[in-house]
This record gives sequence, C-alpha cells and structure tokens, in this order.
Amino acid sequence: MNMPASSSKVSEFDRRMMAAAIRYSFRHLGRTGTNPSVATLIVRDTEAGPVIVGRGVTAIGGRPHAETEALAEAGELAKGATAYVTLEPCAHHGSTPPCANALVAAGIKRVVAATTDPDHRVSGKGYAILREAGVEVLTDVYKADADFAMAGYLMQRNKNRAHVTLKMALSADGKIGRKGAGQVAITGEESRAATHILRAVSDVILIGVETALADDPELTCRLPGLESRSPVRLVLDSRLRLPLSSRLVQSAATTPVIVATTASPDSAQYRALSDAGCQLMASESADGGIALEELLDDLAGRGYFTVMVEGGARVAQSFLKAGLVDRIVLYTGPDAIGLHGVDAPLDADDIPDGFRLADTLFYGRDVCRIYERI
Ligand code: AOF
Ligand code: ZN
Repeated sequence: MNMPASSSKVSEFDRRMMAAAIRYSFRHLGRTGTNPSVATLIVRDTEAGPVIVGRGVTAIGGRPHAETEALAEAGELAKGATAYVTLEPCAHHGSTPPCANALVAAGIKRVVAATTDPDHRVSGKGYAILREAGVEVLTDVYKADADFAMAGYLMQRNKNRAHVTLKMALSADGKIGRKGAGQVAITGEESRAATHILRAVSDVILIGVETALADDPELTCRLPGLESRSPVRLVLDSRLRLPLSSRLVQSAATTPVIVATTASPDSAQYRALSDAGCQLMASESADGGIALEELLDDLAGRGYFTVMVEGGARVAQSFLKAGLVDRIVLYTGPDAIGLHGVDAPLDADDIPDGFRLADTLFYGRDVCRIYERI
C-alpha cells in the first residue's frame, strides 16, 4: 500500500507514524533529566512508498534533542520529507540552535506534531518559525497519547509541581493486604515486572512510614539490566519513625532516600537519619501533617517531575482527598483475600470523578487499568 507522507490533511498514515513516534519516545523516559523524552521520525516518499530515513529520541541527559538526532541520520534525504515530532520543535537557543530552524535548514517541507510545548521560550513560536518558512504544519495529532507520555514534564511546566501516579494492587475482593500479615502477594510475576518498569521511569517512589515499618521495602528497580534505574525513594514520616536499620536507610548511600517530615531539625533522629545519608525535607501544613502540594512543588523545583505513590492506604487516601492524583495504575489479582483483608481506598467500580480509563492491560492472570485525570 503506497500512502504518501505528503498530503495537506492528517492521513491514516500520519496517525500511524505518530503512534510509532510516541512509542519510540518512551525509549528514554525518565532518563532525560528535566527535558521531556521526545521522538522524531523523518519520512520521505519514494517510488516504493514512504520510507523512514531518520529517527531520533531526546538523548540521555536531555541533549541533543530528538530532531537533531533524526536529521543527522537522514542527512540529505531530509530534503522534501515529512517530520513527525511528538512535541513542538523548540524555538530557543540552548546549547544548539533551535530545532525548528534546523528542520527548515534541512529542507523538511511538512511537520506533523502531537502536542504544543508549554515552555514559554517555545510555546507556539516553534510552529511559527516553521510556517513562516513555508513548512506545512499539522498539530495535535494523537495529542492525548503524547501528553500521557510526557505527563511529568507537562505538569511541571503547567502547574509547577510533580506529577503523581498512584499505584495499587487489589485482590479480587478489593483488598490491598491482610491485617498484620506484612506484604501479601496479590498479583503475579508479570505485574511485578511491570511495576519495576514503572519504578524505572519514575523520578521518585513515595510511601508512608507505616508501609516502611510494616514491609521494610527497598523500592528499587530490580529487573535485570535496569538496576541502575532505581528512582529516589521518599518516605512521608512526620514524626521520624523510620528505623536506621531499615532497608531504605541502609541503602541510602547507593540509592537516595528523602524523608519528608514535620520534625524539628534539632531532634536526634533528624540528625541520625541525615548522618545515615538520608536527605530530609522539612514540611508542615495547617493541620500539622505534611503539606503534600508544597512537597510536590518542592520536588519539581529539585528536578523530580514524576512521583509514584506506592502505599499504603492512608497515604493514597491523603493524595486522593487533596486532589493531587493525576494517574491511577490499578492492578487486580485473581484471588480473594477474604477475612482480615485491608480495604482499598478505591477500586475499579469506584474511581473518583474526573478520571478516564486510558488503558487496560493484561499481565498473566492480572488486569491492570490505567486511569488518567481528564
Ligand atoms: C525539542 N526536541 O527532543 C526536546 C525539546 O535545555 P535545553 O536547551 O535542552 O531546552 C530544554 C527545553 O527544550 C525543554 O524545556 C523543552 O521546551 C524543549 N525540549 N525540544 O525540540 C526535544 N526534548
Ligand atoms: Zn530542540
């Protein structure tokens, strides 16, 4: 089927290319620092049909940008081609000239883009540079999917806070564990691996101190090959009950631990945790607890744009009540817990208003539903 990549309307082929570009953009998710992980595909019409002549994804660390990589691969073949970009090409002079100018200089004649860059140095200006140079620009193609892929970046730019994913595993009867039983297996191997991948692409994993005390988790990414991708671990611990002997504190030297607390910096435990290598973040809200929104602002300010809340029920409830959950990843296992089960703060029949079901995935015998704030 020869579908030209040159029409002035968004075609089915354009959509397919954009879907591929968005999937490709996940390649460096969580590894581009404060830059979003963006992808570019350069497609040229040939007698044999359209051919991808250049591919690029934002490099690890955030530079070079996706367009630079894709144009380098395409070389002369970029002349007259279409570029599929998951984010509006930049218009500012960073350590290299703007990507919008680079696309023009390379002779790209058509740009299909997924989402506008909210960065004030770019927003709309990237498209304007292209259009002024006579490049045809089509925007908002699969915008929701691109926004999903770079949700952390967009949240930081638009609201100046970190993006929150609430992850929960529920038994078939809607429980998250059994009272006094510590960690109970609810989901299978495949879901566990998927969770570790979620950890690997998050900047921060957050739990409450109750979970740290009950389960003594390590919260690292332990998939073969991805061990170095463990995120920062953060414990909400207003009264500093986190034991120095916990796995978290014991591993603080290799994988950072942040303890958010309302305790005084003069307290002995504050100093002890700090001496053990934890970073302490002082916080206080009107009710004496940890101010969650402030915490998320503070994290974004430190360059942490994505937070995954992993437990327990009380912490989940606090984020939900504060309206600070942006995405819910809900695994449901095949077995019931029955007696002494701990109720979940929500289940698939009881998702708060304002969320849409974005995806349903099947891992072994488990179902994973992803809900996205509308
Ligand atoms: C693009 N392509 O692949 C990415 C873009 O510090 P700098 O100079 O790298 O600029 C960071 C900004 O670049 C970032 O806020 C966002 O506006 C844009 N990211 N742009 O054209 C890319 N990652
Ligand atoms: Zn750029």
